[in-house]
Amino acid sequence: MDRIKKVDDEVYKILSEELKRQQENIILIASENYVSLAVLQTQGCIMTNKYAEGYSEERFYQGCKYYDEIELLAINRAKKLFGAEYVNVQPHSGSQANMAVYFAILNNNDKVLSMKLDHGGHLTHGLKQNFSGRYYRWAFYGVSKKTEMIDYDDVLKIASKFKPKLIVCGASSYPRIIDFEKFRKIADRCGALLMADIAHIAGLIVGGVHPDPVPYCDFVTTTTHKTLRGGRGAIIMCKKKYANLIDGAVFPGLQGGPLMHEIAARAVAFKEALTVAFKKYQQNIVKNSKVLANELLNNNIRLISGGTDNHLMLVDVLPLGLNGKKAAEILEEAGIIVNANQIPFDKLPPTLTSGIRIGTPALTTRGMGEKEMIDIANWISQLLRQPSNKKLQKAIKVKVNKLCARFPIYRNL
Ligand code: DSN
Repeated sequence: MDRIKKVDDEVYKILSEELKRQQENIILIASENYVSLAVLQTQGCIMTNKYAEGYSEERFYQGCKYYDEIELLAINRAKKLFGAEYVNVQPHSGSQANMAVYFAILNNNDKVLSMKLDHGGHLTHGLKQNFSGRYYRWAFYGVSKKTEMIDYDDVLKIASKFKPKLIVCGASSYPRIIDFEKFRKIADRCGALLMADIAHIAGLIVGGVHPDPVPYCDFVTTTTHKTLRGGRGAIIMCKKKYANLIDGAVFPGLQGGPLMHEIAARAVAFKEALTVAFKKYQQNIVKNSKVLANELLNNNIRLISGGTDNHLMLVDVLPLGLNGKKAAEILEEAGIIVNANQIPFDKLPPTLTSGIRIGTPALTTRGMGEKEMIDIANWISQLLRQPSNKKLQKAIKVKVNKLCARFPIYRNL
């Protein structure tokens, strides 16, 4: 960062502090990760200097030879990674990827079925205030009150009655396996198209530790920066017959110039994700998640659905006399970073919530394993049981700093 320091000391100072924050804290936000230095450097590459509106060999600007090469590389690697028939790598974000699928196949007021937000869904899956909730008519499925897992019979009942044009499966805070094959059967029974938003679990799918949606879904969207461990952005996968519709919805439908430096970084991340080491990394994420969850359960902490199958878990903090916001703030005092999250049937608003969401992708990238997960679960349990104990918060923060020092993130930035 020497050059940044020379040119802009203020930005340099902020970045240095943020680097320290990322190094010295235990990051348990389920949607965050640390990219490799190669991805980081590619994000700052010279491809930021050019417009490349359009697609390979159909650009609206001259001088795009190398941009075509990079984009094709990213596309071919993504195809190989997921076994997808067709991939568009241009969406700037997950929201835009979802929007592009909706714009490609739906008209205003068409009917869509998705998972309720407080049961694990996402803003772009029909929230009233989101573009999705404003343009289309939504019905929602959720988890069963008893098991806190998706009840596929109930999904079928709702789908048969509502007759949606599209069913959206996939979630941002669901700790269990999603059965895409069952969703396909439901979609076929009611004549709907099927889209999976796998933003959270894309890496797990590549690693073979979560079932694969690609054979069952017409469309699959994912961000690239969560378990997939690339830079921020998204891709859309689809059956070949939808390729033109999807491409047109992304450009010129929703976006102008693609962020080619980000697409270059996506290509690098996909190469990394094609390795055996990446598969092992995904297995370790799930292993760590299960160890952490079990240790929380040993401490009599209530987890939604009683545990986890994937990279995340949801803690119900109400029995501890807390709300999610307060719990997240207490943990942050000790250097443990989580986010407040609504839990199924939550009575508190999203600004307070009854839960916290905990995920293991970032710590697993740092190389932490079983022993560290057990320590962290015990620290979380102690902190949540003694919310006013400032001395405890300080003492655990010292332990957190020591632990983080043993697992450095970026050297020589
Ligand atoms: N905001 C993301 C998350 O934290 O899960 C989803 O897009």
